[in-house]
Amino acid sequence: MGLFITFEGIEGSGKTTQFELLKSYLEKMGRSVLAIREPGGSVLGERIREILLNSGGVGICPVSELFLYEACRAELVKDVIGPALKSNKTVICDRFIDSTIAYQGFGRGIGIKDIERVNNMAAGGVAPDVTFLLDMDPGAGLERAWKRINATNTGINREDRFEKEGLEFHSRVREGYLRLSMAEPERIKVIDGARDVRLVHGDICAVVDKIIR
Ligand code: T5A
Repeated sequence: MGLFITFEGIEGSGKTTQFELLKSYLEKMGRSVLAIREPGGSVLGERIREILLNSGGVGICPVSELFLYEACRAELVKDVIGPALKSNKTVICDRFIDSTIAYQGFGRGIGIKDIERVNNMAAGGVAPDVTFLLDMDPGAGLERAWKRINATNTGINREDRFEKEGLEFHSRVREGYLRLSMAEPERIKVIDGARDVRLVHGDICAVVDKIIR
């Protein structure tokens, strides 16, 4: 089986930046890498992503939101992640099951046990070997996220449904992530995401090097 690495954290914590840097780092080492994101990463998943991140003003209740994320995940694991791991690839995923516990559980208030059950159903037993949790103050993360959105996402397709949630929501999400990391310290490595991009990347590479060796 290959190696499965996930990135987690609040909005703007630098996941996508670090995910891309790690992808290049691993490719330079000669590893075969599959880099994907949630929600998305499959044909159906990318279509559901559009609804989830910009519903065009249509309300989505927390339970519907949960099942839309799980539908994306079920497709992604079955068609993309599972086969890649079986063929010994290194899979890097920008968000996975922990996002659902943090956002739909701690953020929206759905029971954690219920989420764990549907997470397991969608992921079909596939679990990350290591998860990097980029941690930082939610206010500072949102500031970064809005800057990126305003610079790159224009027009009606702005992916900003979660950024529009208040600071209290994002503080609960962060708290959820930190609790998850305390429950699974071996898998979830907490990295201070407020620092310089290169320092954060260095910490991530150090962990990955140890695992690969
Ligand atoms: N979601 C997802 C759920 O609710 N449940 C689920 O089960 C799943 C899977 C996904 C949304 O869906 C939710 C969570 C999310 O709200 P998304 O667009 O993928 O949406 O959102 P994010 O992953 O949060 O994307 P962001 O871009 O907001 O955050 P990132 O990826 O953490 O940050 P990044 O790397 O894009 O950086 C943001 C900006 O900061 C700069 C970057 O250049 C960029 O401009 N930056 C730094 N600046 C200074 N110092 C650093 N160290 C920096 N690192 C990055």
